[in-house]
Amino acid sequence: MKRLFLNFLLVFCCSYSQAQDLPAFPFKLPAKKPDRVLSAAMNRLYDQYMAPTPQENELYSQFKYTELQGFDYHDGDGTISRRDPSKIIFANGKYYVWYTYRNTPVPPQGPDKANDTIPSSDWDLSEIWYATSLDGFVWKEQGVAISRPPKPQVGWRSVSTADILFFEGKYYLYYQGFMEISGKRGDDCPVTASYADSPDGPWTPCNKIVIPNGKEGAWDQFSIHDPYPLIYNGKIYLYYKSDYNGKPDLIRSSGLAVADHPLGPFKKNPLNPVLNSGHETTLFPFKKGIAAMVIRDGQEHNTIQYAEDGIQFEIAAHVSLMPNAAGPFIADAFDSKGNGRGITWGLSHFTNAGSRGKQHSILGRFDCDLSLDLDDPFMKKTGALLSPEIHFQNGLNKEQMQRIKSEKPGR
Ligand code: AAL
Repeated sequence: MKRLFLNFLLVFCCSYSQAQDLPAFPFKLPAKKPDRVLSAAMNRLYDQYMAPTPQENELYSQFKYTELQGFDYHDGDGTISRRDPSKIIFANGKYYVWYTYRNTPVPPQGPDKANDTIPSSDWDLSEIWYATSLDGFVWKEQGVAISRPPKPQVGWRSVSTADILFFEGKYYLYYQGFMEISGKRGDDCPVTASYADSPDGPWTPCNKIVIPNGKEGAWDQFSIHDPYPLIYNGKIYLYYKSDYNGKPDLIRSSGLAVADHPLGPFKKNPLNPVLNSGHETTLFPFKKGIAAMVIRDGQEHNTIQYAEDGIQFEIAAHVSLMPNAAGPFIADAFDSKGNGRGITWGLSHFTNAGSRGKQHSILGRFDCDLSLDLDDPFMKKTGALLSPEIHFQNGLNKEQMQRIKSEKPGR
């Protein structure tokens, strides 16, 4: 024990005296990691990120938002909702997006009041609709892509949260197929798919579960959400999210399932979950690997992560005001050839659009610079300021205020 302590003292004293002799860290930030002893923070600055400043970090960006034109929300009374946009593709000279569309007599009423026409949640009793646009700002709603099939087929209760794949001349839509009212136990469902020769359909349901829930006791035993396919190394890499750990401390993480053919069989990666945080899935080919936007939930929310093999993700940037459920336009989603170029815009959703009792979601556009082909210095600034009103809106609740006021001053 005494020897151990003496050894520790020796190492500590040596590195301390070494550090004492070090010249000061230079005023001009070295572009490359300097060959000298560094603090943990400065080591990380050079080792963890693609560049030591956010301005040069290709995976750092601000997010700017624009309202969309072309969608009607029935005066925001909560009966119409659009949410969870897919990634955006360009086909037939226009942009295409798919999304969850709910048009119900009343806004969501919770699982206990739900019935054949009353929705439990914002994505209950929904269909998958699509819209097209020439510029990404003005959209023309085209109508239904996938309607609910008859009971007992997968998705009879609701079809939601779609994403698109183009593979060998055919289009594939993957989506959540609810066979029970969402919220009864949890938000439980598997993933199914439909295919078509054109993005305008008609869509043929494959009538089967494509990504099944995990076995009893597995992290993804109850829900497979947000299916998100990309082509990577010639295979279909489908990322998905699951809720686990049980209420009230629900954890959301993402897993990966890989297949040679769009309708499977999909093999789940044994290391799943491959992202420990986040909510809806948003990923894109980047350089040789895959980048992921990790939003809202978990220890690592508000980060952009990168995995050169699409599996072992590391934090590449810390960001703020991220788009929720982002569906980016990814020109090379299915054809990146190990040279992913990144993204500059997409659609996302705002789930708190309606006032109390009028709950619904709306779609909006986000812009960013997470692209190797764009260099927009406005997107690379840090510290986006929000108005005082927004901060005060995020105020203490009654309980917290009471607790604080009942505390003895000075303690
Ligand atoms: C989301 C997604 C999935 C969930 C619900 C609708 O935004 O993660 O789609 O099931 O909420």
